[in-house]
Amino acid sequence: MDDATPISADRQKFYNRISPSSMAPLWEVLKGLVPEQPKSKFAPHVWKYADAKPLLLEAGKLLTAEEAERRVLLLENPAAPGASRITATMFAGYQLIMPGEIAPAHRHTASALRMVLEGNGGYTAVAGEKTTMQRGDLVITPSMAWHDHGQEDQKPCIWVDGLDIHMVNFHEAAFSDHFNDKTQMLSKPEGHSEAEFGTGLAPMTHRRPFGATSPIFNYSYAKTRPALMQVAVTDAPDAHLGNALRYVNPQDGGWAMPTIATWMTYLPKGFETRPMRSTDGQGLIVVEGEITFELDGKTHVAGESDVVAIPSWTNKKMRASKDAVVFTMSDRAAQEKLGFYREERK
Ligand code: 1HN
Repeated sequence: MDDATPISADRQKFYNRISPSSMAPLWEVLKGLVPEQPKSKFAPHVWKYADAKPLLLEAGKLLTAEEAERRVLLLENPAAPGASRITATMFAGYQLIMPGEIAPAHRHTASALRMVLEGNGGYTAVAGEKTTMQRGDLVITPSMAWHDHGQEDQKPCIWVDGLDIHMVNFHEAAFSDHFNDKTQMLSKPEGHSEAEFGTGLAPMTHRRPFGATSPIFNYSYAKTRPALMQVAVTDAPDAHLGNALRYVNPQDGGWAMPTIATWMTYLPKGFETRPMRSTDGQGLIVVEGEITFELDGKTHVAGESDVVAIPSWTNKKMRASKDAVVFTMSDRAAQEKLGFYREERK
């Protein structure tokens, strides 16, 4: 029914009568339930690292990583403060580990990724194996895998967390527990999973140690960056995406994580993408350079280590004001599996 149509007295009386039976008329809410096209409750937004870093370091003096369990300044979409998310489904935050600190081992249903900003030799341990983190590395913690973080070096270690926690909680499917020690036992030397799965080879006996998630848990920037640059030598950038490569699960060729799609884009200086929109909610992290975004007609500038939220069905365009590399995380992986991902390229 039209929102503007007043509800007649006899209808309202009927609604009041069915309400105690825990029923309601669909025709009064149908339009809101079935919109003609996505209309996000979230706003495009840029979080500047120059603002975040001093606040994060201040938080570093306020409490220890152990006290906090995870010392994260979570990013709130300004259109939905208190929702602990940057888009409808994506959690993102800046996390800090100070020298000598440990963020204790725990595990949960939600999958997490880290895009490393200032690695400085910090590490994450996942399921018995450590990985040292460098700027631009994509580190993954699969659903229900034990994970702890630490920094044995003398400088702060900072990264952006991305989690599918709101997708898990929407389904009311979340579990978590704490390890009975600060750190988990290490059962494999660093580099084991990279050797086993990250070189184009795989064990003869098929195993899926992390189920639907990639068994590679550090996609290092030392490999990603040269790959992007090498491909760009020969291939012209895609008109809408630029030179983009996606992180792949070597066991099935799909996205590295079952719920969150991840890719890295190189945009040569001056390159401007054609406008497009898509139903996935995206979080972007600028790894190198600077990008001017046009999001639903408004200009936003993002530089190194800034985070950009692009909600569903936002008209988007990117232009590299300097040679730029940008990481994207989005709920596209989940939407594709559920069969409703859609995009429009103009
Ligand atoms: C979490 O476990 C981490 O393990 C980071 O580093 C951020 C945000 C919400 C819930 C759990 C981590 C998180 C989180």
